[in-house]
Amino acid sequence: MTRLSDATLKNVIVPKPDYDRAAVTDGIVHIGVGGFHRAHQAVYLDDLLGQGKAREWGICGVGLLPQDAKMRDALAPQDGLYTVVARDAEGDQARIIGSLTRYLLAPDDPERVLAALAAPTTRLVTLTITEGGYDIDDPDRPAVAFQYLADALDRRRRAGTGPVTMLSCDNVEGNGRVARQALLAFAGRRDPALADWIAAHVTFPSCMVDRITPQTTDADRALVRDEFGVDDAWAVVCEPFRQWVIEDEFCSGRPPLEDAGAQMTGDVRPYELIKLRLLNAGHSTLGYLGWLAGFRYINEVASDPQFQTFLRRLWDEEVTPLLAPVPGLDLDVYKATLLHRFANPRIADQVARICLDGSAKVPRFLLPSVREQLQCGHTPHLLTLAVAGWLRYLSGTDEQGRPIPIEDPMAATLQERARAGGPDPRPLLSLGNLFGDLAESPRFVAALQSALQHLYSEGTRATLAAYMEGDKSSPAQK
Ligand code: CS2
Repeated sequence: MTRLSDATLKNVIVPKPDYDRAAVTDGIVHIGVGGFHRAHQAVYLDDLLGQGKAREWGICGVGLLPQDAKMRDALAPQDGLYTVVARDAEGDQARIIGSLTRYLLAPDDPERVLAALAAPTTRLVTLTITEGGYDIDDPDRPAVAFQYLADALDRRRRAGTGPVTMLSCDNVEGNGRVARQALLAFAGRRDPALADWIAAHVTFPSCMVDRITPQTTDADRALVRDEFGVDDAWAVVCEPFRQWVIEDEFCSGRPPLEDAGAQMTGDVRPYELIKLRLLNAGHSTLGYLGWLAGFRYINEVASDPQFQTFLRRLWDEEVTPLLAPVPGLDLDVYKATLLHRFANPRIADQVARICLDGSAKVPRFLLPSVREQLQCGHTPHLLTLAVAGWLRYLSGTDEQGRPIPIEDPMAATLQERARAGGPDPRPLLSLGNLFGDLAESPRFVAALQSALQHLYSEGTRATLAAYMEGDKSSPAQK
């Protein structure tokens, strides 16, 4: 079997690009080419190319970090081609994606990356730089992406090349607005005139993105080789479901994404809130508490009756009442579908993947609902227990005394504080701006303290049981 590439594509038997890849030009530069981008945006573009459209909207992928060299080394010999396998109980669907026309690693050659971003042919810049990537003052997460963006936009401004649309595809509420604020602040420090130009010319649509994409494992590579006969160094395995809802504010043209199933809208906010606060928050809930209970795969946690009931109640009682209705979207169906997606045994989504980078995810996925419930006069005990699960997890030792590997740019500080506090959440509550105003809410602090104490003294299973006894959600209220 020979390695996947343009030259060997003819031997591949799964669906593959039948368009002329050589004729595709890069209209998009994407920063942050991980599994998610390759299972989501790149697939939409590949669909369009397959329909004979969007030839000027190929994707130039960019990796900013030295560790992205692995992606470069996987994709370069494959001419940017890779396999996506959508898996569920119905079976496996593999296809080869051809929309990624080249891949640039910034540390190899920063100038090439700047040139790509500043090229007149580039009209759309898309980002998956993680939830924590938009804080330009966080010493734990250097804002490299914004450096490149500001430099490139300055070149465009000076050369009269014209603006690009900046489309954030991260799981952040108001991701377009947040990207805009970050970039304007960053550029403004360098040159106020640049910030003014960006504010006047560049648009930042928000969008909601969705497709569950676990980390690729060696077993996945073997599957692609054995089941589909493709030798691919970095295939992507994901669920069949995908969704993309995008605000239609593109200042420099756009591919006809609606022809590939994306939904263009005037206001993405209700969609993104539903997704972040049900799906992503649900993931975090199953993730931290699930890890503590000994699970390593999300489908196993989601299939456990106790966890299922807990999550369903957390969603129904504490999240759903906060969500604005979306015409044509039935939240009961949405939640049932989510549970089904979480329980998909064929993608083996890792609990470890869900748990990583909690310092960026928990404040965005769980805490907003907590805050709004408190503002309505309710104490959301189930959400608070999910947050307590994260704090218990951060101690770095599970209920059996085994070490928990914590992946987070703030891992050292988080673990130190979690250990210092033990069942007392206050050392973590007072850490930076992690909890914001919630750190000052007596009701929240008391509820969190009681949840965390419960987890430490009784363990996860017994705590879940106590929280679900009777009608009341808090053991303190029994
Ligand atoms: C997950 C997301 O990282 C997480 O915590 O919730 O990666 C999730 O799988 C995607 O947003 C699904 O679209």
